[in-house]
Amino acid sequence: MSRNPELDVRARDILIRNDRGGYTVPTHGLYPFQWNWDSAFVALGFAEFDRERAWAEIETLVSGQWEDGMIPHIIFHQKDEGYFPGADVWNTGRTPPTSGITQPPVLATVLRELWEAEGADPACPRMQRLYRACLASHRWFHTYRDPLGNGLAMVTHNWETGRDNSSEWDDALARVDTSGVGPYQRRDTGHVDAAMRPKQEEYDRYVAILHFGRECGWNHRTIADHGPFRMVDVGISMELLRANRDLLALAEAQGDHAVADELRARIALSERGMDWLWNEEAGAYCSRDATTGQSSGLVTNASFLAFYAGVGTAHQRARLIAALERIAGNTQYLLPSLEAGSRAYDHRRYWRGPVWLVVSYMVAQGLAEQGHTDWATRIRDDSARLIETSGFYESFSPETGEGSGGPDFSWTAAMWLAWCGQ
Ligand code: 9WN
Repeated sequence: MSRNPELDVRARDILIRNDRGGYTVPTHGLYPFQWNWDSAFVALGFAEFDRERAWAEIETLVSGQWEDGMIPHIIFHQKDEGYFPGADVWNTGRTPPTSGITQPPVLATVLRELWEAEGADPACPRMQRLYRACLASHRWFHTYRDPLGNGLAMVTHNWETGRDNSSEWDDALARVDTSGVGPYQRRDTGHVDAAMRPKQEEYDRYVAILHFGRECGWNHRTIADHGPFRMVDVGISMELLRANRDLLALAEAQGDHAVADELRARIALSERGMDWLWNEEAGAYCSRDATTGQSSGLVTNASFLAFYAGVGTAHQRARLIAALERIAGNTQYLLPSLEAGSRAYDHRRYWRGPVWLVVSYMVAQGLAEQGHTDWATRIRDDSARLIETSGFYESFSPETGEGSGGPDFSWTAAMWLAWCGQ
C-alpha cells in the first residue's frame, strides 16, 4: 500500500521525463549522461511499473563495459556542454565515449532482485548475459583494486566511491599536486548553489587525478600502483562483498560450480579482511589510505553498510548500533552522510552531511536482514518524510529536511517507488 499515490505519480513521471531512450539521466541539467550506480538504482524504480524498461537500463549500462571488465562511471551517450569533465576531457578513446574510472558495484545485487521478481528462472538469457558482465566487473576489482590482497576494494579517484566529497578523502587529496591542472570551466556551479558543491581547490585535485589517468592512457595497472589517490573505501568494500554474495546466488542457481567456488573464496577473503577497516576508537568501519595506512576515523553513512555486507562481530555490531543511536539523537533525519560534529561537517555540502537515499536504502536493507527492524523502519520513515517535505531532490539536509543538489532526481524517485514510499 502506497503512503501517497500522488507522490507515486510524480516519481514515475520523473523517471519517464529523465529517460533518454534506454538510459536515464540522474537529473536534467546538472548530470546529462548515464551514471553507473545511478542506473542500477533507477532500474529498481522502473521495475515497479515497467520491467522491460528496468532491464534496458542496465543493459545499456553494460554496453559501455571495457574489455578488461571495468564498468565505467559515466557513459557519454550524446554530446552536452553542460557538464565538466566531459568526454573530451576523459579522452578514453572508447565507443560509446566513457570516463576512465568506475563506481560502486551494486549492479549484481540489483540484477538478482530483478531476476527474482520475474520468477528466478536460471535459464533467463538476460540474466545470464548480465551475470557474465557483473562477473567480469568483479574480477576487474579483484585484479586491479585489491593491492593488499585482503579482499577489500581500493579506489583511485574519489569519484569512484560515489560519495565524492566526503571528508574521508581530505588527507589523501591534500597530497595531490595540482600545479599542472591549468584553467578549466566548471559547469556544476552553474546549475546548483556553489555552497552545496565541492570547493574549487577540491575540484582542482579531482581534475589532477583525472589527468594522471589520461596521461598513462588509462592503464589500470599503472593507475592502481602509482596513482596519486589510493584509498581503501569502506563503501565499495562493503558493496562489493554484498554483490559477490548476490552473484554467488546466481552462480549456484545456474550450476556454475567453478565460479561459485571462486566467489566463495573471495567472500571468505573479504570477510576476514574487513577488520583492516575497523577503527576501535571510532567504533566503526572507516576508510583507510592504502599508501599510508592511515584510517580516516570518520563515521559516515557507509560505515553502516557492514550490516548489508553481513560482517562484524557482536561487539562491532553493538558499537555500530550505539553510533547510530548517537547520530539519531543529534539530527532530525537519518541517515546523514557524515556525523554532525565531525571535522568538515556541513549539512548542506556534498557528502559532508546531507542524506542520500540510496545509501540509506542499502543500510536499512542490511539492518532489516540482520534483525534490527526498528532502525530499518526509522531510516525508511525518515527517508519518506524527506521526500514528503521537500520533493525528489538529489540529497537533503539532515537538520532541516531541505533539498540540496539537483531537483527531480531519478534515484530519489526510484527509492520512493521501490522502497520508502511503499
Ligand atoms: C561525479 C550522478 C552522480 C552520482 C555521485 C554523485 C555525483 C558526480 C559529480 O553525481 O557525482 O560522478 O559531478 O558530482 O556524487 O554519487 O553518481 O548522480
